[in-house]
Amino acid sequence: MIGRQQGKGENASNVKMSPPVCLAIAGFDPSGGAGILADAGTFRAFGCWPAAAVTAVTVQDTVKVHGYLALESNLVSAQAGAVLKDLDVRAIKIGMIPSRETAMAIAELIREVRCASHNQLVQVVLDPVFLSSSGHALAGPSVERTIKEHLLPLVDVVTPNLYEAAALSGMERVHNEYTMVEAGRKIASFGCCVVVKGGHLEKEAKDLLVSKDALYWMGSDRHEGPSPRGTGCRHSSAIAAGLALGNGLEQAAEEAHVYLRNIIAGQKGPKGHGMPLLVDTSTYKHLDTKT
Ligand code: PXL
Repeated sequence: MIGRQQGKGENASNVKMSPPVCLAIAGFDPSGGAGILADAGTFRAFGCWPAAAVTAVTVQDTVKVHGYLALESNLVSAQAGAVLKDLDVRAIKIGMIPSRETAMAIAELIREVRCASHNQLVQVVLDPVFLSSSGHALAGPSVERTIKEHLLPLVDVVTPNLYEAAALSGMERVHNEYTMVEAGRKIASFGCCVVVKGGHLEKEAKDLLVSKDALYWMGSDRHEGPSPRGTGCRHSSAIAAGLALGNGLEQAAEEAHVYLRNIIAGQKGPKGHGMPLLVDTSTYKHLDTKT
């Protein structure tokens, strides 16, 4: 059974004082720009404890993805299951799903988590990763179908960008506020809340939260310049961390939006030969932010 048993000598107060555990089920990017390293950094920035189950090992740098190896789905389940049995996981963030088998294994894992009495409050956030930021396919069409049919009805929140929103809603194009609302509603009809990320809109970087009966817009000016790596990973992880801390979805989504805006506008990370890397200044307090 998945679901942590109460340990000896443990009481409610010391559990409350420790950082809430967030589990990323996602791919590994050796450059640290995206994937579980970006997820872990974000969880930590929000005061959460990062745990991770690797779905795929990618070979990539800041320029491009050279390839990837999908781990066997039972190895993914075993990693996540070990953490879920042992630690009091409050939120799960799902990122790169390289195969249909892994998508099915994750669906089974979430069903088990939902059934286990100790884990009723685990929040699940899905970042539907279809393409890398450099344009490399990280999941095939069968994964897209499986996500729609088997994962959207199970997760609490899904966080598509405009391209992913078009793929999940079956719409030809999502490119403005009207089509964001239409796509968001269509995706929400699968049974989850949706944060449609408008980072690729022409003028503004507006995000839209679509829940059962409400629309909630989060707006900010678009930041000009080359798009940084790992924004999607960090955004969904920030929402997961907010939920793990016990915040409501509107607050978690709003704080994630502001977090992303700040790190995109702020100091950049180490320079490679390709896309900029994001730096989380709250975890690099010793750096002079003016240089
Ligand atoms: O940003 C999407 C993404 C997710 N997960 C991994 C990635 C990428 C983009 O490159 O490498 C592992």
